[in-house]
Amino acid sequence: MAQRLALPASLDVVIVGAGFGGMYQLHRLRGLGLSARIIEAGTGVGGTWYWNRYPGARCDVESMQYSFGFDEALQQQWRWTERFAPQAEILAYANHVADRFDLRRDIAFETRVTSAVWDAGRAVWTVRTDRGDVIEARFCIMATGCLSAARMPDIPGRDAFQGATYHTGHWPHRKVDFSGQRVAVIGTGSSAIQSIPVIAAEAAEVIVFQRTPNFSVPAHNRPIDTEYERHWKDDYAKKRGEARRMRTGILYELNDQSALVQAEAERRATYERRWQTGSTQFMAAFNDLILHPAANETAAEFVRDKIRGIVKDPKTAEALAPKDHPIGTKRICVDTGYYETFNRDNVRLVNLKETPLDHITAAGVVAGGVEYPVDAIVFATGFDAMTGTLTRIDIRGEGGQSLAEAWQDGPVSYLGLMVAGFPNLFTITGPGSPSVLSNMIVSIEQHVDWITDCLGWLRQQGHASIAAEATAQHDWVVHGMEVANRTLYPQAASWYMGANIPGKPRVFMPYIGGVGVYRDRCAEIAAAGYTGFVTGGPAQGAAAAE
Ligand code: FAD
Ligand code: N01
Repeated sequence: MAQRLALPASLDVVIVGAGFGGMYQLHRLRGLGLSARIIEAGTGVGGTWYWNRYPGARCDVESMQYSFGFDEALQQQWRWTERFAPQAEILAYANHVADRFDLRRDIAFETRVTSAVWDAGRAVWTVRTDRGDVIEARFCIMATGCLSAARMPDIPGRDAFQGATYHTGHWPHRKVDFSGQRVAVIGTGSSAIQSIPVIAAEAAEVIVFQRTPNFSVPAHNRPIDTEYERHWKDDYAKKRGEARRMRTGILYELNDQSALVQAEAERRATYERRWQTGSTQFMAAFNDLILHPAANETAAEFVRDKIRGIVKDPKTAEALAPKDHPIGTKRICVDTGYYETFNRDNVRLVNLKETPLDHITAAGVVAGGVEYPVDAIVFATGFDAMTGTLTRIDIRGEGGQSLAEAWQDGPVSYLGLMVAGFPNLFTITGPGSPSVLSNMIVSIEQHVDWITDCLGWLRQQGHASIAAEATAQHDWVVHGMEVANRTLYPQAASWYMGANIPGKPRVFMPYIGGVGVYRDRCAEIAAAGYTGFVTGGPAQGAAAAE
């Protein structure tokens, strides 16, 4: 194994995380001439695509869009092979980006940041790692990911199980061979919905333990043909520009019409066409699906009918058909043959609503008093989303206050970029920004560009520090809640609301105002001299930039 990069004692910027966010941030900071290093817990780049190697893992935003747009040569030269690239190809792309922009020489792998403490007097962050590094940096940029703190549920007896256990978000770096095995899958979110059909094709038996069903629409994944590739590449920059104006940062067909104005047959035809197209654009069939309960119900019932039509056993079909939340208010899933998989002889569903999961034994999973013996358990149980990776680091800002304390009633931020009381600390796609409600690469690029411009401006103005003002943060949080409350999103017990983590405050975490609107707001604030931010005196930190 290559030797780990030695980290200097002082830097302009420490970036935490070498996913798409951290990599692009490093690239941009080099352009500013700032000294920067990435600290990354994994052994390689790619973040999400480094950790989530479970069978069937792939993106559900089309690869031509789920990719960097900042470099024309990169986007012209890279060739995706499938409409929705598999994990291995996205990881190869991340590695290509790292090599192409020579990023590795500034990344310390296999190193976890454990704490970051602000020294107000000197305007520096002291960053510590699990390898004993102590680094002073003027700025700390958290590119730690919204979905990178994998969550293992506290099911009694979990450690007693004698077979193999896996978490989808922390999958081994080798092929896991399930052939001949009896496999339990716990969870039915996106990760489970992608992996179950692939595991079922290999394993002797798959038992799916479902607490809450999710809505899923087909991917209709396919190889990319030259015509489609040309359609994008002929005017890539223009298309990327259009995508950045969309509410989700994804370019797809919109319909500025209510679901309630069409007659039943016409509406179903609209949904059918979207279903046949596949992917998350299903939710753009009408303009009020996330706003109006009756409109939403038409889409939800359409999908439930699809499930009833696909799954042969009526009881299983009904159990798979979600009724507890409006469609789209939990992240809609995109699958390849998920519902069809329940027609296989070797797959069965255990409905935990009827027979709750009791505990795990040495031999298997017990639900409703029945033991299901298995050889392996796959935990597809999700993440401590949006805040988990940040609160796992002991981050201390002004007055020694920890970020975990500042967020004890739910995350607060100004624009999802900075938190009041934590100067010179930026969060890429932090809570309070569109982040997980968007094409994440679009949102990552926008945040990185904004942060880079901000650091350039601070240098130009001779400021040592910048911090969000408490009042501006308050107003942003209130605005975010107001916009969220106009939608159906807060009705779902989703990870967007923190509802998947026992004890986590129920707050809608991302900003739902839309990518285009949000970008304009961020740009206006910067153009007006960073309104809502307060700056501090002349640079005097450890590695003050030129
Ligand atoms: P990440 O890729 O999560 O990278 C964060 C990195 O920070 C990780 O490598 C982690 O090891 C590191 N890190 C965290 N804490 C520390 C620490 N304390 N010390 C050192 N290192 C640390 N989004 C879409 O827009 N479209 C999709 O189709 C899509 N598909 C997805 C599929 C899956 C299975 C998952 C889980 C997520 C998906 N996402 C998708 C969201 C995805 O997370 C983002 O698109 C994007 O990859 C996030 O990049 P990032 O750099 O912000 O964070
Ligand atoms: O996680 P999840 P995920 N007993 O939180 C269940 C992105 N992503 O990894 O709903 C029994 O959605 C839990 O049940 P319930 C995407 O943004 C994208 O699947 O709490 N069950 C739920 O069913 C996605 O939204 C892709 O009742 C338990 C499941 O585990 C996000 O990542 C692919 C349990 C967790 O579902 C997270 O998806 C993969 C318990 N104790 C991920 N604890 C794409 O396709 C939890 N569950 C692009």
